[in-house]
Amino acid sequence: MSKSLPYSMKDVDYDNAKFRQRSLSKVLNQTILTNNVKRECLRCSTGKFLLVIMLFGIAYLIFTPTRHVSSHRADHAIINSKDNVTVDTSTGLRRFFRKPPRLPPLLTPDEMRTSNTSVHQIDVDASKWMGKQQQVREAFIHAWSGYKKYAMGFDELMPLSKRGIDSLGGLGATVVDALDTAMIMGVEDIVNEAGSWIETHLAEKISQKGQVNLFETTIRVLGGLLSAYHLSGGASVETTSVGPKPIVYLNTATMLADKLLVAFTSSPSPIPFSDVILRDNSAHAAPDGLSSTSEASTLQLEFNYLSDISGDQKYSLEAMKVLKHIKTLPKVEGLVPIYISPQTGEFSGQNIRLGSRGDSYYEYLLKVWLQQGANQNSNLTYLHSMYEEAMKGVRHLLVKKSVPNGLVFVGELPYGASGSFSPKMDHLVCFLPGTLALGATKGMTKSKAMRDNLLTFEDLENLRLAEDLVKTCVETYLVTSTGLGPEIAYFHVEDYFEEGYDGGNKSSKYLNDIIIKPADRHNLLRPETVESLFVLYRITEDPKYREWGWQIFEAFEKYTKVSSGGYTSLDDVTSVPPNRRDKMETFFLGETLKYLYLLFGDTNVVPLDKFVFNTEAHPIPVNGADKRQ
Ligand code: DMJ
Repeated sequence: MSKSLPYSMKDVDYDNAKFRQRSLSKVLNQTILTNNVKRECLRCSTGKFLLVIMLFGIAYLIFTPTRHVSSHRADHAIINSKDNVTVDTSTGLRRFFRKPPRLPPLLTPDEMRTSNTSVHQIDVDASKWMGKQQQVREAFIHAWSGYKKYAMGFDELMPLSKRGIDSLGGLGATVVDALDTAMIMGVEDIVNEAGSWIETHLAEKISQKGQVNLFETTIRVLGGLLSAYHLSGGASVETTSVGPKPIVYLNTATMLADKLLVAFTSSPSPIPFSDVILRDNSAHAAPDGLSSTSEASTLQLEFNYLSDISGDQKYSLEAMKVLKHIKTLPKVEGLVPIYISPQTGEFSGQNIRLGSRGDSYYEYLLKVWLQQGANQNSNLTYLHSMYEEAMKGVRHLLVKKSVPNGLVFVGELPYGASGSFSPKMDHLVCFLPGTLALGATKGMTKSKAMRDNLLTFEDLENLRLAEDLVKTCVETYLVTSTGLGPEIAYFHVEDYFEEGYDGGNKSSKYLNDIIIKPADRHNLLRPETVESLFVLYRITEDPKYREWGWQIFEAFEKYTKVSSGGYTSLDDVTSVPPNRRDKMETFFLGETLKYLYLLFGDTNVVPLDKFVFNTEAHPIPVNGADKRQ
């Protein structure tokens, strides 16, 4: 293992049976009383000395009267069923042979006070977070109200100019992206409005609209419909009373997927074309002839689930061809270039990063495997192996620490493994801590996974990296004057620093570690950091992740809320007041507010071991929960 690695074995404290505390009797059995050792012991004078000490110890236990740690405990030492207090007069000898009563431990008045306080504290905490969760719900209602007023049916709201814009092909992307968030939050009016709009308008738009991007349409629109199908009741007879019947969502999803399939079937390789012309049933490559690696490999959760619920395997078959094919391509320690050609099926260029065009390739390797129930024997284990190899590659080639304060970050290799390292990290990379944590415990809590001895060395390394990285993501927010993160941050390392590009918050410890260049200072209301906070909170149960999430939410409220309705992107997070950008991205409703809401709420809602979130935060049940037989 290379010395320069920040993630070396010595840093990891892990639970292994070998290092667990053993009981005194086991220790005695296995050491002093083992025959050979005993013989050796008695032969030497130290051994004899130890034996004498041991005999004294036993005699002390037998012949000394009972002593209690606290007088309160002594008073209540044995209380019989009639509430008579009996004094413990047993001699040491009787006590020595008596079995201890199986009573719950008694508490001192002090302990009782603290224990009551902690029960009380739990209640106070729960209601504190419930209150915050309600504020997120209010924010969602405010975002929707602006969209509904000025942009209903358009892809996105321009909240400052108070109009709509079709920036994603015109399928009403905000409606579909927001729908399952409204379902999870229980905002019935919005479920009704969004649901009726889908029922009335979406099918017509799907048949008549022109060019859409395969990836964006799959993760936002198809993903949103599929999740709405499940959350509104799916195939079960009991459906929610609000909004259209689940079959409406399924039929619309099927119609859309039938159109999108042409991107796969018309490509000369297993890599789909990036764009589809809906009304023509045709597809083509992007102008440079290339597809983004992340785009081609971030379709499978959705197409697999559609096959499960429709009973038609063609969706899954086409989408899975991509991953099966990528499996055969050469990689750099599991890492892949960010472009791939649908013409040849080969990667193009050497640029490796986990930011734009690379990110969700790694996310779906894990999640598609998890979708099948994280089965070690399934025919998808190759995805888990690819994921593990890639994460090892990340730790080896892309993870470094900043100067002077050692923030752990993930950089880029723009010229491949033999080229120089760039200490640049897109906000998009902040999905990674959540994915790493999810991959480590497969969605269960860390404490349960540790208790059941389920974590491998790799898992522990990944979990540790997840915790370090999410802190870095949060620090890119806290270092700015607005408390909101930039689109891209650079990190000060030994051979790279640029003066004068700090985030503006002079009280941040990391002012000199994080560099924010003028062109990278915008904030698009992106979800990745709060997404990882949500996953890390669910897995580690550490309340600091909620506290950080709340700070971020407050900054969104302060700087991005538009009083007439909606929230807006910003031009520059380092200056106050920040210039506003006039765009509310669909993922603010689909992802950012959903993850914040779930972060502050009951951990049983959308549990991570029963659902995988697609890359646009639409939950899909694992293991074909409502599969057609
Ligand atoms: C979303 O559309 C998805 O999360 C995607 O994977 C990356 N970009 C945006 C959010 O930032």
